[in-house]
Parts: sequence; C-alpha cells; structure tokens
Amino acid sequence: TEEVLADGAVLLRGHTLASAPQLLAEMRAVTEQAPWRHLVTPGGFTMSVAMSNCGRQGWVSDRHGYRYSACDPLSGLPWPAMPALFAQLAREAAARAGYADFDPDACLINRYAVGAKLSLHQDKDERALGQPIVSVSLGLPAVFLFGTDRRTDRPRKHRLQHGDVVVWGGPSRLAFHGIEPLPLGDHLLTGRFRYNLTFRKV
Ligand code: MD3
Ligand code: FE
Repeated sequence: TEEVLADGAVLLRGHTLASAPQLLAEMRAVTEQAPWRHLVTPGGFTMSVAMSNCGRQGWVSDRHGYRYSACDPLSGLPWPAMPALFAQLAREAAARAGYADFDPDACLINRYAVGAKLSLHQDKDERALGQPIVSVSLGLPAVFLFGTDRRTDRPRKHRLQHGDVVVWGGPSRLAFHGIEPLPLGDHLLTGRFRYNLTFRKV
C-alpha cells in the first residue's frame, strides 16, 4: 500500500506497525541520554514541539540560528548513536520509494503533546538536498499540511497515523509542510503523545 502524495513523496501506510514497540523502546533509551527539550527559534519563540536527536548530527536551534551539531548543547557530548533498527528502517523505506543506499547521519525526534504544532516551513538546513527525508509517525494521529515550494500555495491535508512512514524526495524535498495542533487523545503505546522520527542526510 504505497500512496504517492506528490511527485517524489511516497506514503507507506502502517509500514512500521510491527516494529513500533521496539522503535519506542529505542527512542526512550535515546531520550534518557539526550533529554527532551523545547528549542528556541532565532526569532525568540519557544517551540511547542519537544525534541531530541540521535546519530552523528543533530538539528538544533537557538537565538543564533538553525544548524546541525555533532554534540548535544545540553551536555556537550556527542548525540546518542542511531539505533541499528532506526537506520535499517530508514534505509529500507527509502529503497522502497526508489532511493537506493540512503545512509542518514541525523535522526530528529519530535514529541507532540496536545496543542503542539509545527508551522509551515521548508527543510533546507541540509547540504544533501538530493537525498530524501524519511519520516516515521508513532502514537496519536496528526493532520499533516503539505504544500509546494511556494509558501503561499494552499497546502493539502493528510492524516498521519501510528506506523506510517513517508519518504520525501525529488521535487517534494523542498515543499512547505507543517503539523496542525495535536488534538487530545490517548494511544495504547504512547498515551497522550505523538512522536515523529525524521531521518536526514546532512
Ligand atoms: C516534506 N516534522 O521535523 S514529518 C520536521 O511530523 C518536520 O514532526 C514533521 O517537518 C513532524 O522538519 C513532519 C514529515 C516531513 C518531514 C520532512 C519533510 C515532511 C517533509 C521535508 C520536505 C517535505
Ligand atoms: Fe520539516
């Protein structure tokens, strides 16, 4: 069940349902080492989404800007290694969408509580724009906004659910996208939260 959302964007519904419990366990181990935090944007706003990272590079934001860093600014230590299961999943999903040999060096982990959202944005802090991004949704469902490479084009809405994996490459790599405020809910595996793993080649 592969659904093409746009040129280069492939939704694999429920693709990682079976490994979700192990993914969540690995995620917990990562966030014991690199705890959840609410980053501040260069404009001075605190993000409603809580974040952590694993892999050789992690995405961070502060008053000075957005960037990738090899170390967690909270501890000064390297980010936790990317669990083998994460790397395997990202690689296999990318291959299924037509991108052979995807070798991500960054995994951003987002946590949404009720009301948390991600405003419309582009992911362009990476040099490897020819590489896809793989995202994995876990826990409560959310409404994903998917636009074009022009901010003013009206975005389409897609419901992303527990176990869904999306590969974003080609022309969709620079599409504006976001997440609507998370509705209240209760998920058997994640309680009141939605989690998203985003794999990138920096
Ligand atoms: C489309 N995360 O971390 S994942 C992000 O659910 C981010 O947490 C959202 O946007 C989340 O930057 C959306 C889906 C996603 C990720 C990256 C994309 C869609 C994308 C890059 C280009 C186009
Ligand atoms: Fe994004």
